[in-house]
Amino acid sequence: MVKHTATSVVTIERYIIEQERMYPEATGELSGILYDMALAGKMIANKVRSAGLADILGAAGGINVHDEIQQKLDVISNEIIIKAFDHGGRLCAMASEEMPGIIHIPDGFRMGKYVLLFDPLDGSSNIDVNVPVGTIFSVYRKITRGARGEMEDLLQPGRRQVAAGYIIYGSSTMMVYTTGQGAHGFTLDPAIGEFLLSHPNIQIPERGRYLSVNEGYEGNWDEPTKALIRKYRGLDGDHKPLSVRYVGSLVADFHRNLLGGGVFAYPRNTRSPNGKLRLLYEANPLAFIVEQAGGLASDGTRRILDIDPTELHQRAPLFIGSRSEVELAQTVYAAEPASV
Ligand code: AHM
Ligand code: MG
Repeated sequence: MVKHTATSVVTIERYIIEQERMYPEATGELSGILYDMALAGKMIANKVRSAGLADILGAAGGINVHDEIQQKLDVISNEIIIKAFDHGGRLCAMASEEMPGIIHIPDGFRMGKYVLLFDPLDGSSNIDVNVPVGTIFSVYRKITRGARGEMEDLLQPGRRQVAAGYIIYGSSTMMVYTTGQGAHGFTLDPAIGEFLLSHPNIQIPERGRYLSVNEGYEGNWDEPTKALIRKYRGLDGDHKPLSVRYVGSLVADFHRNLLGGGVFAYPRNTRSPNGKLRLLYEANPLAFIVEQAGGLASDGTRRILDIDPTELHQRAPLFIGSRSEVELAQTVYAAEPASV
């Protein structure tokens, strides 16, 4: 791998090519998927940036200046990703958090050997109040024999991911991805429209600074969960108290903890016995990234990446971030199993 100094300007495209050269047998298809995702991210960033203007630019009744019916941004983002990928010849199927079933490649287009799963705009309920949102994606190699991708190709355990990443639309737009060779971050320079390498080989601090959890659900947590959160806050035992930071937008909470150290927790509660976050679209891709950065992701007892999925939209409790904080969750649930 070419070593980049702090002053060298490296575009995402150049970085992906350099990583690909480490594998003489690589066909370039996976690299193509990553470029296409970077392009889709730039297009979504452009829409998100003008989100607050939608009402001003659109006429009453939801028709905008181009005579198009205004659509919600998560629907638009979903369309952008499908259109960026369905004709490229690199995928044989997709699945989106916004759609109920498998998304087949339209007839007439070439099929590739990969499948893509994505959450087009996570945290989109936050858009109206100008809070960061993000796109999350996950790529697997097809395992069935036919040309078309099947459900079996989409329902693979997270440890089989060949690439995963997210794009955060925050004060700047950033893309973080892994292909199993470390986790790397790129910041969009809006003046030239390029993602530039800004965070090579991200390492999450071993211990946390931040705790991200929705404490509004405390009344619905079981006893081990209440005990765990008390430990994180330094109210019980000798854990240094973590600072509570909860945006309520997973990509934003995860990204802060990845860079600064911390744990994001979405435990089971009596109203949502499996938590809220989706295994395939949210937990698995972020788990791949956090492990590449030296952290951990668990549902409290199992490694997230080892869970065998049974349905596209299944949920999983999630504890993700700095190694020692996630290990603490596993220790607490090992001593007293979850009872929700
Ligand atoms: P969404 O996929 O419908 O946007 O929901 C996922 C979001 C995450 O970004 C965030 O971590 C979580 O929901 C917050 O949930 P809650 O409001 O229950 O704390
Ligand atoms: Mg989501």
